[in-house]
Amino acid sequence: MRMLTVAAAQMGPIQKADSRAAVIARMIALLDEAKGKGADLVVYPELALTTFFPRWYHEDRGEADIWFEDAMPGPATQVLFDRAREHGIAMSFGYAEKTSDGHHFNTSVLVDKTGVIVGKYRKIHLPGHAEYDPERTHQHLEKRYFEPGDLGFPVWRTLGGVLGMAICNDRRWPETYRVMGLQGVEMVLIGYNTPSVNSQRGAEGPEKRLFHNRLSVQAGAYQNATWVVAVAKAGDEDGHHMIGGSLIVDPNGEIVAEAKTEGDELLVHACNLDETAFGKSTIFDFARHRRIEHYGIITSQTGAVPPPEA
Ligand code: CDV
Repeated sequence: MRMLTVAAAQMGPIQKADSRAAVIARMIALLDEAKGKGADLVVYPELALTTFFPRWYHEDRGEADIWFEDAMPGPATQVLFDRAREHGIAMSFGYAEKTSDGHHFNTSVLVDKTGVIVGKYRKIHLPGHAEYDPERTHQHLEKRYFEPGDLGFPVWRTLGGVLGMAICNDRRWPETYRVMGLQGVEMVLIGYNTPSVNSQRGAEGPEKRLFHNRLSVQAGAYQNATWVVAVAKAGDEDGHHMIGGSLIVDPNGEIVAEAKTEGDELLVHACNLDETAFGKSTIFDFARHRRIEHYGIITSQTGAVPPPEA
């Protein structure tokens, strides 16, 4: 059996005024707890180092650079890398990345047990808008602050299995999982920040948001016979509430662990990566059952084009 004990490290709210050092101290506390519980891998949320800043409008785009890291590890995060290496624990977390040539991405990294970054993913499905939108109950300016990821959906052979990453809104898109599924992914790591209310539909509140979270993650796991670890940043950030509901889902699509709070909370599960084999060799044996001659529209077209009305 190929066992990988994973810890989903849900984080409670991070206020605008909280320092990187204070946040990283919380991440280290979760790492220490994970060590005590035998974890091989700790997964933190999207944009784990800061508040979910895309809700704040900076007219001058350059001012938003305060939320970005231009090195990873950098001066603030080195202690986290050091502690993970001392514990011999791998980790994955999200952060805002500014590259040396001035590009901005919503990024996550996968760090192995020796503290080496083995994988990097840049969020592809950026939600929201680029300009201030007075019609919304709150802003979601990811399209203002980030460029769409340019690395595709890679997977890595590490920790005894095949691992991939996705970020928040990506989890709602079947293409995300399928592209990794076609590379044999056995565990997908996902961080998210999901406002409890749809900014364009006030009636869509936390229950519906939690339902969509489970629905997307469970479907992605089942249809690709993979483990999925989905980790929230939750609770009230400066008056803006986000759902919790972090999940670990098995390759049957069943939830094996789910967060109960909206605070810093660790979910630990020993995942047998060999459990992915049954689905991958039967109903979702892609090589035998996929009919790519009928799928061309998926990569040749973005928007839906209904037939003309009679
Ligand atoms: N951070 C996100 O990508 N949030 C989106 C919201 C805007 C719907 C999400 O998919 O949860």
